[in-house]
Amino acid sequence: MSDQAAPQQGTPDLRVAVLGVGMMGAFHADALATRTKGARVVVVNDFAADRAAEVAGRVGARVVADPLEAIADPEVDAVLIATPGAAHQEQVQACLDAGKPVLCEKPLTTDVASAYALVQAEAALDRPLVQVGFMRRFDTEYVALKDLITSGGLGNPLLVHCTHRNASVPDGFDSEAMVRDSVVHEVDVARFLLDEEITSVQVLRGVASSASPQGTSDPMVVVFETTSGRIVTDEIFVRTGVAYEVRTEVVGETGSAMIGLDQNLVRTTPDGRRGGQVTPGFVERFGQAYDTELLRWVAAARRGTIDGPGVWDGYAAVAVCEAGVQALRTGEKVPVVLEARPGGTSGDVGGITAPDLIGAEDEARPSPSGPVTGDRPEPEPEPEPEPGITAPDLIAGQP
Ligand code: ISE
Repeated sequence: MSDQAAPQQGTPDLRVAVLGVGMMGAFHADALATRTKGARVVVVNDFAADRAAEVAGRVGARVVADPLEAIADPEVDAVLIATPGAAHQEQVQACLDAGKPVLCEKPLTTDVASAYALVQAEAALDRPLVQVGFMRRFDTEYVALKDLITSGGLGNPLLVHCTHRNASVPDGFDSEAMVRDSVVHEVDVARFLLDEEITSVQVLRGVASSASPQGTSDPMVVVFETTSGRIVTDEIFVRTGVAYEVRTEVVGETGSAMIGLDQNLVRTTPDGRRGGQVTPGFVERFGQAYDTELLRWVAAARRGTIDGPGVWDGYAAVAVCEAGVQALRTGEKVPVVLEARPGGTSGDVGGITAPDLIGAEDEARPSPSGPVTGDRPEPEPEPEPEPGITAPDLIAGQP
């Protein structure tokens, strides 16, 4: 493989090892084998031998039973990791040790210290190798929203409102999983769109749906603050029984914009209705994003590098979710404290787009380029709100 040269016609295909072929890994393996130009799956690994054999047979690859051997395999140029999060640190580190580009599904790791260890390990190399699978950054609607913000089309972006609803989730998907596995996407979306770090997290547990298992709060509203003081809200509701609804609205000083309205094909039907189809799940909603993510990663990996959210983005997301879990447990607003970002670390935030749109710097607010911690001046206490309509009023039979 040539180092920084763009892939040429005739350059050998990228030979990929796919580690973990559960739902996402198998999806990626199929995508690499059937619709990703310039790539071949040569090795498949999974702790379930029969599953590995089935996917390997389908994509024309070999099974290698040990994940570290799969990474070190001399026929492997790059690695796609879709194993459970607890395995990620060792596997990503092995890719760094071998100098092989890696696309790692979220989470980067399952704790902040190990995620930061990977940040430091990559920083010691001469080029970024770790890409994290935040696929929404490749979705055409998110890209359009980001372009609108950075072009100044909304003026200064003030608020971001996110909605994240799944029809259903696997058993055992509790409130903590809702934060670590689902809200993690809005963590990355907020950082991507606003181009600044999240500094605090608060989790509001409201009335739980009757579909919520004992002890789980579904839905919840998560509130983030960012370095410059912007507010991001995220409704997370994973047992709606309806469909996959992921919407994001950015409210700026001179307008607002929303994506995720499923405004594709609107049709009329003989029963006199008009409407479209809401995507049933994330693979359908983000199919284009996954494909673009893979295409760009493959093209970059053929040059020995990455093209997308990097190790710093993965680390920041782990840190915000960790604070989110603390917020869930304590009911408090929990600050996010990030370690120093080593120079040259891969990741998009730290750029200069959104903060440029802030007019004259507000004296009371820390500078966006200031230390990345949750230490913000405490706001003045708000007056008590007037009593309003409360949920029990809405329950049938109540006066
Ligand atoms: C799942 O793991 C994903 O990554 C999906 O994108 C997300 O919508 C879902 O809530 C998660 O469980």
